[in-house]
Amino acid sequence: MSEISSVAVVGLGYIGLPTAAILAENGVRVHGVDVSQRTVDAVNAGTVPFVEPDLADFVSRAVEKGLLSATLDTPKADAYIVAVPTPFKDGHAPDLGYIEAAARALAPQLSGDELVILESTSPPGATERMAEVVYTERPDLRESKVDFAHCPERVLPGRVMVELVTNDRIVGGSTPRAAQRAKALYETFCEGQILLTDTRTAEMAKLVENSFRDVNIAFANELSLICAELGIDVWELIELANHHPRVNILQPGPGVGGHCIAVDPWFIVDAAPDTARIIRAAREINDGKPKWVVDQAKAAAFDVQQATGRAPVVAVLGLAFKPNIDDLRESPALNIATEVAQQFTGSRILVVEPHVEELPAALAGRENVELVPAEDGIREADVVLLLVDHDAFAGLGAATEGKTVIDTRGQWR
Ligand code: SAJ
Repeated sequence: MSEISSVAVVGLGYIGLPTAAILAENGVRVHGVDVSQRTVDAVNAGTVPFVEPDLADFVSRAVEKGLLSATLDTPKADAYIVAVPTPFKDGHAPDLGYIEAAARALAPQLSGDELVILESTSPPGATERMAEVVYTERPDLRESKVDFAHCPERVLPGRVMVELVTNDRIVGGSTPRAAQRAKALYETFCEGQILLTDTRTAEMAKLVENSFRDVNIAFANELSLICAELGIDVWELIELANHHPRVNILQPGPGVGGHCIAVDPWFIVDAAPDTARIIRAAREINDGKPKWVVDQAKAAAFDVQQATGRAPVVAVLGLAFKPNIDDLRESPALNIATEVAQQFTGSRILVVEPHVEELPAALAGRENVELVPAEDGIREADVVLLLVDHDAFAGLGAATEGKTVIDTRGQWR
């Protein structure tokens, strides 16, 4: 049983708001804090500022029961959960500015026995840094019983309200007591195992999980380049090799997107630049893949132009960063589509993305670009560039007969 009855969740984004809602669902009094007035207003009205299955129901229930409210200012609470962004500074170094600002805002509210948890994905040492910011603001608390912990989230967008409950969690404490207190808080809603460690190990664990996936995707992407050079079908090759009982190669694609896997490994590279060689190489391989795909498209377009004497019509299928979602953040598909639109000025570019209603800003307003249904795009195109293996595209391979197809996902093989 947690001794904590009120929690302030700082940062009501993709992780903070679901965490606030699930705590409130389990009887904890939660104050949400955000720098955006729009977010604060939405939450106080019992609504959500972004789409995540079931989240709206949780938030409206919690607000109705009087267990969840939001403000711009950080209030007093028994515990704080900081879930703010950690973007890059120049050269892929993590920017801890939002974490430091959150620490400075909560420091004046502390009495001396609170629990302060960092949930943001962070480089090793960030929780210690957050504590240092608090103590710099409040030197009187240096000998107090304020506890600090790091508890990274590992939920998959689209399944957040389920995985918050079912996933195992890693809790790193600044002391064993801090870890125990944080564990008791997460036990109010988490049914998975809660594994205790120190803050640096917990920070590193999250980065390592996403780097593991990045490195393995890079292996598949490197194979796709090697196979193109050697005239081998990489999809068949991987399928065959994966019959080995201890081999499980992931799938190549047009690059790695999203706001986690393409970002987190850089935090390790930044922390150990001379040693993190495979992790850096993986990032470079995955980041290099979109340019390779654009070059393939250019070569295909050149061939069509030579054969027909006119600029080819190009259909680009998919903009999202992975299948069956509408999330375009850090999407290699969107970057490729934008490059193609910029470089193929004489061509009509027919963009297909069934999960969006209008062209995103990067493509909107370009004269040569239109958003069209998949069937129309394929019918009119000379070159079909498949970038995302949305289920909606699965049966369309046959319609591409006689066209030049660049299938970066192997969906139509
Ligand atoms: N991808 C490939 N080939 C593959 C698998 C994925 O090219 O075989 C690409 C996808 O198309 C996409 C990117 O990788 O562009 C990332 O997609 P993903 O499904 O692997 O992961 P995310 O970014 O949606 O979520 C990850 C998850 N981490 C791990 O699986 C280790 C999730 O559990 C984390 O909570 C999330 O990052 C996060 O927030 O850190």
